Amino acid sequence: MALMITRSRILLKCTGKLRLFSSNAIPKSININEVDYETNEHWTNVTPSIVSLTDRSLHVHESHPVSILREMIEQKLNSTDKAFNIYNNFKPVVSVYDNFDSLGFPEDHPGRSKSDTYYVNDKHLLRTHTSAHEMKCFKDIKSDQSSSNSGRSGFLISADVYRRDEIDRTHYPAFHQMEGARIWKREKALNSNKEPQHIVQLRKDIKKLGDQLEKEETKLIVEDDKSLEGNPKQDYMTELEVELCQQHLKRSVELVVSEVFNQKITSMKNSNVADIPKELKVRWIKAYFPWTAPSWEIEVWWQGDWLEVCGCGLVREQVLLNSGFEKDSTIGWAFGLGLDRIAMLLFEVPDIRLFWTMDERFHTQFIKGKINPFVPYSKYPGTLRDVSFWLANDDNAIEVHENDVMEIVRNEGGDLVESVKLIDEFTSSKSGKKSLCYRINYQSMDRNVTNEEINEIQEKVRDELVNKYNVELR
Ligand code: FA5
Ligand code: MG
Repeated sequence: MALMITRSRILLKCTGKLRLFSSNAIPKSININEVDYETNEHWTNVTPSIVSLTDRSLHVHESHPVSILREMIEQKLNSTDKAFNIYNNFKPVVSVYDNFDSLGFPEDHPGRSKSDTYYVNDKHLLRTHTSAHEMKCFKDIKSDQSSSNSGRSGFLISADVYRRDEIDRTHYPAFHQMEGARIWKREKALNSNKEPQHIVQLRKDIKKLGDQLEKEETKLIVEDDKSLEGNPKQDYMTELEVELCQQHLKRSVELVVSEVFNQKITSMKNSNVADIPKELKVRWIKAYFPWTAPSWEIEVWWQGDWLEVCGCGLVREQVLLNSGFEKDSTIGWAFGLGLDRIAMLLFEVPDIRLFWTMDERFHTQFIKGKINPFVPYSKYPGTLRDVSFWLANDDNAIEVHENDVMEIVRNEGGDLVESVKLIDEFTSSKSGKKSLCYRINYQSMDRNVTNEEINEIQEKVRDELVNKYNVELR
């Protein structure tokens, strides 16, 4: 559904004082991308292992799968009318205002919580989505308009984004998104026989997209219940504007999906793969985002599963006003597309962590502009370790979120952690205490691990659970 509502599993109601950095006190300041940020005892929860990802910029490494995909999409969307300004160098630390407030996130939105988001301090965080830069880029369009430097009417922003999350093959605390947006300046009709200029323009723009979609070899089959029930339009837009803007948005996203998956199909044909899809199915689903209305998500049917690819909608007027546009002057749409999962599928990369590996055997396999399947260089065996513990239920209890457990494991084990799963959970009828057991699979992508090193990591994980959350190990 909507943004960042991950499983909010609070393992224990907080009865004691929250004490997040009890064992390893946080430093006074943290340096990220050459800027020093003062930390804040109550808010700082970024860890060294996360900070170390913030200067990788994988999405601009020419021969990295995420970058190859990004360029493919940029080229396609700019192929008709070059409407989009392109931004690929925004740094990951943004203000709480840009990430949440400017977009109208309510104060109690779960995405704001420390269990879902990496905070640098009370005012800064690692962006959780590329929408954090929408306002800045809308402002750029606005200032181009004002300087009558006709400029472009849209933008594409690609960047790394960060979320505290579970650990498995498709989840990593950092991934990549591309934000896209397009706007039209509204014009009042001069006489009632003639449609206003922006309506004429929208119709032309939609036609161009339709023509491009027609050219694709494997056509999209689109499932779209267009009713706006429970997904209302904004008052300031007319029904016709909503209809056309929505069509332009959906055809633009469909063009991206069509381009990407058709290229994949072509590459499969070239390498004589047996099961080549004969059709491409996508479906539009109603969604909710605080800064768009109405809103949707698109999913693509690929090898037996619906893959969630993108969230989008018509930009709320408040965001445009925040960006300096005059009231009633502008309409438009925005989307946010996840790049990693599509890249995994295009390049047949089985584990999202591989994108972050430093191993040359991964990176030398790909070249700019080309889709080819990843050839695994080896698979090293995994090593399982369980950790079971009782949660305190007395005055010493500390609130524990599942993501906190994940964070401890990730911090100690880094990329050796392949997955962490809750395998057992029960409450003792005698003591009323809750017991949890997590199974950790330690597995390197590049080498064999030794029992000694895993035992050492596991010991630290156990210690940290006790130090930070007062659990009683079993
Ligand atoms: C957003 O992040 C919104 N900012 C998208 C948006 C932009 C809506 C503009 C409206 C207007 P969401 O959390 O659903 O939405 O993420 C967008 C996409 O990012 C998803 O469709 C998915 O493809 C990808 N994504 C989300 N979480 C992950 C994850 N943990 N790992 C990999 N990809 C993810
Ligand atoms: Mg979503």
